[in-house]
Amino acid sequence: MRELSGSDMAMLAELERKILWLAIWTIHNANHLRDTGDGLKVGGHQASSASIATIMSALYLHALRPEDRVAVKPHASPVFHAIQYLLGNQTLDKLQRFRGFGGAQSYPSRTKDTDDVDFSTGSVGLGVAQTLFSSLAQDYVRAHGWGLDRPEGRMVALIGDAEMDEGNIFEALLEGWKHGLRNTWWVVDYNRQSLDAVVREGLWAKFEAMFRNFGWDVVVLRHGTLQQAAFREPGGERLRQWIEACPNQLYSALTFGGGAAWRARLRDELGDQGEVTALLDRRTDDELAALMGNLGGHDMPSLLEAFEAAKAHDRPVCFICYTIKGFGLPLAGHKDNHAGLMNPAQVETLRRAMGVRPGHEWDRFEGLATPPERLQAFLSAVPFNAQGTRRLQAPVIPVPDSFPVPAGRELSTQHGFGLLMHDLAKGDTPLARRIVTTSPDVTVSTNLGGWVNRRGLFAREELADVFRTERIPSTFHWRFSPQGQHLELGIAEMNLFTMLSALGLSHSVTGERLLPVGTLYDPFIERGLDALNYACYQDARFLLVATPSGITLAGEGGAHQSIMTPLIGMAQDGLASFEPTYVDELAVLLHWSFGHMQRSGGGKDEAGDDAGGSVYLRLSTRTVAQPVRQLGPDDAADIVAGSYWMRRPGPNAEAVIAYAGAVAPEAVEALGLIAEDRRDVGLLAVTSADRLHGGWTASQRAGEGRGGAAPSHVERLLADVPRHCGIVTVLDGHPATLGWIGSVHGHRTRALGVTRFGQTGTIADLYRAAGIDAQAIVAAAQAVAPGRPMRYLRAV
Ligand SMILES: Cc1ncc(C[n+]2csc(CCOP(=O)(O)OP(=O)(O)O)c2C)c(N)n1
Ligand SMILES: [Mg+2]
Repeated sequence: MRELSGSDMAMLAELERKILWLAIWTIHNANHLRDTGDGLKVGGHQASSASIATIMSALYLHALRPEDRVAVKPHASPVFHAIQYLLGNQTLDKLQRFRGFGGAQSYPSRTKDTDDVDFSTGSVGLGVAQTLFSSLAQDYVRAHGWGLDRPEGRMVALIGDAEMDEGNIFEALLEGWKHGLRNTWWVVDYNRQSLDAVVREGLWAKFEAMFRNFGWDVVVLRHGTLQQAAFREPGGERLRQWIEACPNQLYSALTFGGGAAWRARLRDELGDQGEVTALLDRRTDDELAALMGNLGGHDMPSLLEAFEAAKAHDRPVCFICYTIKGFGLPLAGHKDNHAGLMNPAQVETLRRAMGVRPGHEWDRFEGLATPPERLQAFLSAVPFNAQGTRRLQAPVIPVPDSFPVPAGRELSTQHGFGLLMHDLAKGDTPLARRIVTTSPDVTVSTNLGGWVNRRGLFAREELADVFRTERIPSTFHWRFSPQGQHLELGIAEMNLFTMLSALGLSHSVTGERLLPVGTLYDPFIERGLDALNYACYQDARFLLVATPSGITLAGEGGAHQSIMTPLIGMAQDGLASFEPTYVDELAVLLHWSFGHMQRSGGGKDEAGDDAGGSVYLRLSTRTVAQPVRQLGPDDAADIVAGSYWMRRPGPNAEAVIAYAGAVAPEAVEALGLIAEDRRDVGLLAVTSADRLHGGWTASQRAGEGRGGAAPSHVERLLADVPRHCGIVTVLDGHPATLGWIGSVHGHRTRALGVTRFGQTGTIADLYRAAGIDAQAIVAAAQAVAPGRPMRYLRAV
């Protein structure tokens, strides 16, 4: 690391002030110059930004290296953008449009911002855990011998102290410990304020103990150099004791009050104690305020020293940096400052204090004493920025032309998935080598056992399977090694999704592509949903295999039966969702998924998905008879587009049954029952309500007002279905998933599905109770396709 001379330190201090000014001005500009009255003012950016500006300046302008990756706490976004602006990576235009459409984002976004955001943040806690899992992903990549020509990066999270309330952080800590976490820094902006309040006394002692317990180094930066010097003066020790005993609320309130308030209070509390009184009296009010505000997190020398010391090893480090929310601003310390905004007069005062002339607010070096050439030279030499944009790319891993369909007359999709993965595991293809599987304690029960037997579990150090060495027969080999390709996680589903997020960004973060496949029980998607959403939001690429699903799980009961997940799959951006029935469909989809996960370059495909993205396969444990057929390329394309005719309706069709997933046998049975009383009945297999709907909406949008667009897949499929024909849709999930199909061409539709919690029972019991059995389908067909009574409809 470059040495900093005295003049460098002076420049760093100047630039730090400039960063704070630019951040404050950016927010002020967004709120006051373009006040739209639409809620733009809500935000809490100014006080949060001021709290962390010194820490971020120390990191970005000195301590970080190009290979390091950072998650910035959400409300520090203006500071991040200001730093990137100084470094030449952010445009003035985007800063001026901060919080506006197309402008710099309110919370750092990998996909929307253009200034090299490493990890998106916004939903607190998630970016923090992302750094931990990214470090594990980096270990995985390097243990496999990839990317060794690049320096190892450090994963850094800048955290608000109240962020630590989020449970996913603790779940991640546990997992990090199990996997021997390294190269991770969490820097806590310990301003003892959250959004509403001042944080509880003594909380950090608990956190500190916990971090140490998990094998982290904890570095507490409590007092800055000014305070440390004062403590060495006569009476200084007494002052230190007072500061350390001062409750958070009071410290905040006195900070807000300023130098005179400090003096009055300190005199009051410390009494006339000679030495300490003299210590206070030697300082003006302003100097006293500066002294009391000189906490570790606002003290550049302390920060630089702490970061430098931590660079000497790769242990995970938690830095607890004492700060004051709103430091250096009139909002400093006030408990209501989170949503507080400086009024124009206050900004004007700050502008003058910063030496910024009106009209020169955006000038990079305005008001700084050091000549611009020297400041520019300093910035040009900043290590973090030395290699320009730091986002990496990785070549596409070739995917074979197709996957062979596993043999078996009766199979479930879950079983088929296991067989397909096992088949992949057997071949030493580039694809198989880059796949990494992970599961939250449901590896075997989601049928990944065959894959894991072949490819092994990952750990940085060998660990034998004791059952095997003790010669106790077991179906599964639980052998850990650095070559293993399965990451076994504890049950916490948040960790699964954050891990997928980290593995799924490896191409961009480490320059080495991984193809992550995660499995879990479908209902527990809801447990990790925010992390799943987060992973998609930042365009991580992974395959999610969720099984078992729905009430089809029968005997396990309502707590394990998913209902709403098909709607999650439809609504989740960045995630193409499928629910196949047959294993040949699954083979097509799995094959397509490995391509889709790797595609990039903008644009949408016909189903309205971005050219590439992640994939969610909702699978089932229900064994169904497999069709005897050979799928051709057109069939495969239909399966990927979301639907095909299992039985094409005749020209005079009166009823169509559209089904998805495990209820196919009921749909087929109902078709037979209806066929005697309604003409030309059709059977539509829906493999992806998500893609079908997405394609339809995209085509509508493209066509509206422009004389129509090419019809979408579902429009083409239903084009020849007579208008008087009724449609019954059915799936083991929420009926709204398919109910929209009637709107495509205006067919009368009855949507069957599950709307109430399930319970234990047989599949037949539960389908009957939920109204998705063959009889329910017949009854619905009777309702939407009126005619003579269906003879096979039983009276209930
Ligand atoms: C999951 C989630 N819940 C709530 C919020 C709203 N929120 C944003 S910041 C914040 C608390 C800020 O406190 P802290 O983390 O200490 O940050 P500071 O501004 O003090 O640095 C809250 C509740 C959020 N962004 N994400
Ligand atoms: Mg805080």
